[in-house]
Amino acid sequence: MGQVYHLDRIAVVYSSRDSPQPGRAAERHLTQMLFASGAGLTSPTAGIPSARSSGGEWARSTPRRYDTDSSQIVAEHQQAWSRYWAGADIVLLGDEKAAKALRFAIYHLGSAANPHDDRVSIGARALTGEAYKGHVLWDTEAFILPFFVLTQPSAARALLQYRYHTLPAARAKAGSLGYRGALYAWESTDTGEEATPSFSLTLDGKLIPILSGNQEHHISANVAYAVWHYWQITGDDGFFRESGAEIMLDTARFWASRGSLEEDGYYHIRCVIGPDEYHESVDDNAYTNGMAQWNLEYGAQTGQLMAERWPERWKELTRQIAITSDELAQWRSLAKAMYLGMDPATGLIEQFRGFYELAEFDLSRLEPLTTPPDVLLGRSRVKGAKIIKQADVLMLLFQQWERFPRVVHEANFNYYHPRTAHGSSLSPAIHAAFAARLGQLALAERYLSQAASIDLQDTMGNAAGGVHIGAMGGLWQAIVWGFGGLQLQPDGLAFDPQLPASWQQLKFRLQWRGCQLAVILSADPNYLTVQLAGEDAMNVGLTNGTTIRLLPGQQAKARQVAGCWSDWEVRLA
Ligand code: IFM
Repeated sequence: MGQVYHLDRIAVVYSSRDSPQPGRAAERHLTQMLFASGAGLTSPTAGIPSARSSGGEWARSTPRRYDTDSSQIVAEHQQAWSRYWAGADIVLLGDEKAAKALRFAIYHLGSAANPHDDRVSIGARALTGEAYKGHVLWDTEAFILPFFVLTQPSAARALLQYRYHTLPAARAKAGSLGYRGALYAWESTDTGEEATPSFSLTLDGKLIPILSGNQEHHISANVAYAVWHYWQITGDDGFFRESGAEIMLDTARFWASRGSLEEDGYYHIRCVIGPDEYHESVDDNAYTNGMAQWNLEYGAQTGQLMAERWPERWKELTRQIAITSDELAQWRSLAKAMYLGMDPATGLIEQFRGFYELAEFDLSRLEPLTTPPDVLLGRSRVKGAKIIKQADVLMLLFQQWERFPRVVHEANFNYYHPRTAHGSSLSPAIHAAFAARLGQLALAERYLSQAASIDLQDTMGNAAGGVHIGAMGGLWQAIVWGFGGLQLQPDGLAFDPQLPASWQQLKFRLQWRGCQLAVILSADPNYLTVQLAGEDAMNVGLTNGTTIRLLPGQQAKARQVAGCWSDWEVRLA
């Protein structure tokens, strides 16, 4: 009684990348740490192999002395978190529930990525649970990566390098199915080989085949899209030249072999699964075709750009993967011929061939939807109905916003959102972002609240499998791209803010090519204040307003009255 006992628990982690016998190497490392600190041991364990570095920063060969005073380690830990929060935090005043969910998401996102290890990526539940067994899906590139690109580019780079290291497996997968180029695994692990299970057990005990590993091919375009946007936003030429370009080219090459130019003059991609996984083996899925079209165009652009800017590397690449200028021209013409299923009169895009012929189903009949409709109604009924699992056409339009006019955004949102069941956690945040961009703010708030509840209220009933890290990335996108109205410009960033009147303030920070931009928005009155730190100037613009060249250390403010933005008022921060 009366004495204070201090217990430290030390964990040492080795993987098979660090040593052929990771268990023994960890034991040896731990023993050396304790021995070095004189913590009561007489000799290091004999015969235990030493750690073999695999080249990553994560591999450790020199045990750090274990200090019985851990305050230094705790202080370093706190500093690292403070630095992280300073760049990534979002302040949202006026919606406490969303604010809490956002910070919960930012905490988990920061914990999930490792900027020091480019051989790993983020599994669908990060490291917080066993659902999806740690497998990496499109969640990383399409939902999570934008957060890292704009707040912690070193983590984004490491995540993309993981895809570069797994390119050989993607080439092998394409080859094994009779295609050219690179087809990334739908579920990927350390080697990048396909890890999607072939069967799964339903809640009522039936064994059902999982076709995603064979048919969900949009993943290749998701990786390419992420590479291009990382490069545009960070200006990291080294990454693009040495790794990214190869991904762009080999994924474009895959799409050129995946479809066929048919008698009607269109390029068709048949037998796929789009993001709406309730409908399998479909032809001309809008999301897949639209993303493939983008990939073909930007693959061709990559070739041209490499030849102009980095002719030496281009020469090396053309030798290595035998690309010719004829192949680039072929990609451009296939992109032009891509079938998109858009009605020119209304702008409505058919989700896949035959979607309009499916049965209508009023999803409001199932409200409140606490069990996915494929479980409630049965898989075959859902397959025969216009019931969509998650944003599909809308995901395409969200990611390629600037390529489509407003009438297309509106027509498709109004048609598809009532038919979407949000059977995937990835869906509500994208709907929130979409609705916010269209100014449909009541709906945007409803979807934001749905996205914010997934983990904190376990509304999908599967939180025990781990947090839905993709949905968390989506939540961040809903705020920054949706309500904040972020748009990428060739020489900076622009905003089209759409804030609910009840939000007093929304504040976030973004990184763009080494510049740090603080963005502060308020709803009523509508103000946008931007403040720049770093070495370089950048452009900041407003849709329906003007663009300013902001210098480091400057702050600029604009006010919106009756839908029109005032000129910027500039002062030193
Ligand atoms: O990647 C998603 C997929 O789009 C829908 N089912 C869940 C997966 C993992 O989050």
